[in-house]
Amino acid sequence: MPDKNSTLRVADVVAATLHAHGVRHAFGMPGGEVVTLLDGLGLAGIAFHLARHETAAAIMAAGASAMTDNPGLLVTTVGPGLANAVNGIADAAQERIPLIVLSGIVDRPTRARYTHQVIDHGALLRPLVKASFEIEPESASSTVARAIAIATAEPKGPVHLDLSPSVAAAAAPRTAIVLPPVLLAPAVASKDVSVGLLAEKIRRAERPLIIAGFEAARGGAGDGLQRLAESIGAPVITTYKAKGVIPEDHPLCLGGAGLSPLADRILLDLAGKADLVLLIGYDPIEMRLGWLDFVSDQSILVDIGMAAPSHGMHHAGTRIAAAPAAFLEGLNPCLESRGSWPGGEPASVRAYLLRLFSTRKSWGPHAIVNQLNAAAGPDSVVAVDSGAHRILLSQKWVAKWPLTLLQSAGFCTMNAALPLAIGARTADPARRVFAVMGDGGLEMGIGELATVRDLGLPLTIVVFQDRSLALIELKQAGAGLRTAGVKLGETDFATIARGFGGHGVSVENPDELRDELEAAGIRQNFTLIACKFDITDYDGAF
Ligand SMILES: Cc1ncc(C[n+]2csc(CCOP(=O)(O)OP(=O)(O)O)c2C)c(N)n1
Repeated sequence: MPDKNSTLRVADVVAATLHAHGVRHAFGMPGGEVVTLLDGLGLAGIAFHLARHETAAAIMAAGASAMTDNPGLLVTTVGPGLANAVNGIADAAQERIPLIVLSGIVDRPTRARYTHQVIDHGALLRPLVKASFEIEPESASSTVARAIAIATAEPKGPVHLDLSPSVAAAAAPRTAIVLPPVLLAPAVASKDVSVGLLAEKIRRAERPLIIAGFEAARGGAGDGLQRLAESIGAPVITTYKAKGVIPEDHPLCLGGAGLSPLADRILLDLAGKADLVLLIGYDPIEMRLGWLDFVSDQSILVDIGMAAPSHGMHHAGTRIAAAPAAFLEGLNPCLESRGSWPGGEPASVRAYLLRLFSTRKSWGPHAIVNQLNAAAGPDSVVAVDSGAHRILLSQKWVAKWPLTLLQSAGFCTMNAALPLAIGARTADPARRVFAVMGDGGLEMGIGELATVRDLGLPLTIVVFQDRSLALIELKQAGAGLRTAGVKLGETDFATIARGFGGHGVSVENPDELRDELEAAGIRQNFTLIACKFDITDYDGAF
C-alpha cells in the first residue's frame, strides 16, 4: 500500500513511465505476484488484456507494436508464467520486436530461502533478451525508461524487467516520471559523402536491383524506395515481412522472396545478373540458405540500414549506416531518371512468377488465397501462420501497403497468426484483421479463441484444413521418406468456433468462401472459416 505521505506506489511509477513512452496495451496472464502492477497499469491508462497462454500474449504484444510502432508490453507472473512465455520472447528477439517483458518475482528478503516457483529468470532469458533488470524503488522510472531505450534501439528486441510484489506496492520515493527524449530525425543531405558515392555507383550500374527488408517497411521508406526504383528502373524484391513496401501491383515489384524454392530459384538467377544490389533495411534472418553469398561478387552489394549486420549471410562491399527513409530522401534528388536492364529481364521474371503461382484448380490452397486477396481491402491486415499455407500465401498475396501482412518470418514459430491478429486489431480497431492458419497451428493455440471472444474482436479466421502438418509432410515426401508424425485428425472447427462464441463454418468451394468472407466483414463477433482441401493440392505449389 502507498504510505501516507505518498499517493504513488512503485507500480504506479512503472506504469506511468510505460504510458509516457506510448504503451497503451499490455497482454499477459496474471499471478499473485503482479496484482499491484495490474492495478497500476489500469490507473495509468494501460489496458491489460488477458491471454490464455503467455507465449500468445507476447505475440499479441508484437501485433500491437506493429500497428502502433510503440513498444509491446507482456506481463507474466513468476516462474511458470515467465517460462511459458519463452517462445514468444524468442520470437520477439528474431522478429526485432521492441517488447518489454515485465514479470513478477519473489520478494528479495525471501528469495534466497524460498524455492516454490523460483527459477533464475535472468538465466532463463539470457540468450533471448537484450538486457534484464530488476526494478528497485529508487530507480524505477529510470530503469523502465532504460529498458525501453534498449528495446527500441536498432536492432529492436525484447528487454526483461522483474518487479517483486513488495517493491510494486511500496511507496514511490520520488514521483518524477522519466519521459522519452524528443526524437529529431533529420534527412540525410544530398551533399552527404555517402549519397554522392552511392549516386555515382548507381550512375555506372546497368542492372541495378533493390532488395527491401522489414526495416524499410517499418521505417516508412516506401515512398522513397518506390521513387528510387522508378527513377533508375530497378526491380524490387522484398522479404515476406516487407511485402507492400512498394505496392505489389507495381510493374517493378517482383514480390516476396526467402522461403519458396520455386520463386527463389528465379529471383536468385536474376540477382546473379545484377551489377549493383541495394539492400535497403534488409535483414537476411528471413531468408534460407540459397541467399548465402547470393552474388559471386559481393562488392556490388550496398547495405543501407541502421543496425550493423549481425549475420554472415553475405558481406556487403559498402555499408551505409542510415535510416533508409532519411537516406533515400537525400539520395533521390541526386539521381537522373533513366532506364536499365536493357535485356528486359525484370519484366519477364515478373510475368513468369505471376504465371507460376497462378491458380491451377477451381478449389484448393491457391483458390483460397485468391478469395482472400479479393476480400481484403488495401488496408486490411492479414496475419499468417507458419506452414505450407504461409509460403503459398506470401508468394501470391498482393500487398498494397507495408505492414499489412504480419507473420513470424525470422523465427517462423507456429501459432503466431492468431495472437498477431488479436494484438493488431486491439491496437487498431479501425482495421479489418484476418488470421490465416493451418489446422496444426490453430490446434496449438486454440484457447486464444476465448481471448478473441472476450475482447470482442470481429476477426476473420481462415483455416487451411488439410489434415496434416503439410509443410513437414511435403518435406518428408521431397526427401523420399515415409510420412510420419504429421497426419492430423479431422477437427470440427466450425463447431468449436461456435462453442467459443463465434460464427463457425466449413467450406469446400470458392463461392461459399467468397460469401462467408463477405458476411464475416460485417459481423460483430469473430468468424472462423475452415477451408477443407487435400494436401495433394500443394504438389509443385512452391
Ligand atoms: C512452435 C513450432 N513447432 C514446430 C514447428 C515446425 N513446423 C513448421 S511448419 C509446421 C507445420 C504446420 O502445420 P499447419 O499449421 O497445419 O500448417 P500447414 O503446413 O499444413 O499449412 C511445423 C510442424 C514450428 N515452426 N514452430
